[in-house]
Amino acid sequence: MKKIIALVFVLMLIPGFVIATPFNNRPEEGTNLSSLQTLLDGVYGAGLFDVNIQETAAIFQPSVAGPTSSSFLILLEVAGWLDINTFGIYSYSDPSKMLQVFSGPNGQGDSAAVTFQSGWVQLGSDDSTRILNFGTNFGYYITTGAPGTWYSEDDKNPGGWAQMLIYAFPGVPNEYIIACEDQNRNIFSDNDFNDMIIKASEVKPVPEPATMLLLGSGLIGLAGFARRRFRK
Ligand SMILES: [Ca+2]
Ligand SMILES: [Ca+2]
Ligand SMILES: [Ca+2]
Repeated sequence: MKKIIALVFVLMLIPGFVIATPFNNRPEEGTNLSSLQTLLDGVYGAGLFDVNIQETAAIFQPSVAGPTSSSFLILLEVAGWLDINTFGIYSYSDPSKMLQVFSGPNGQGDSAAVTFQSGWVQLGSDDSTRILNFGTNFGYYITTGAPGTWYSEDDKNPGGWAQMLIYAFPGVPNEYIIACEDQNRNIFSDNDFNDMIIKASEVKPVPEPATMLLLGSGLIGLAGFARRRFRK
């Protein structure tokens, strides 16, 4: 127990601890989201999504444990590079492991399933795409005509800029909208985040660091309780 409490305190004292966790500061500043709002209103009806209410989670996992699949749909692409931009997922434990889900020629209405099993991933039943030791925690990436590769973790992008905004689907568990900006925001961008809009299903965020801190304070509380009991 003492070791766990000590570990929690040490983690809380490390300035980089919060920064190093896979969570983004939201809502993101400097965006130009009126077009994204109009597009989502057009697909789902006015008022369902508020583009200013953005998820802080950057890393996700399948919503079901064990052998399972998550699915992805291209809702819209409003971009000059719509035939070039690709979308995929990367391993949180080893970001060099990337599974492309959509290629440039894929477009609006295309969907794909990602299979998770025993630590590996692949597209649907296509064994030739299998990536071993991928794990189940993943982030999202796009490769773009900028050129460049941008990630759902802001820290991995040039200048630490957000290149993806993520929205929980109101009233539908385990569904998220991923709105991507394909231009390099550290150099020049129109910041419209409508360049590739993906709907992800059967996914959920990895737990918030706040949960870990709460768990930590819970442990500390328990330790205090135990100490008081021993004194009696
Ligand atoms: Ca495309
Ligand atoms: Ca854009
Ligand atoms: Ca655009």
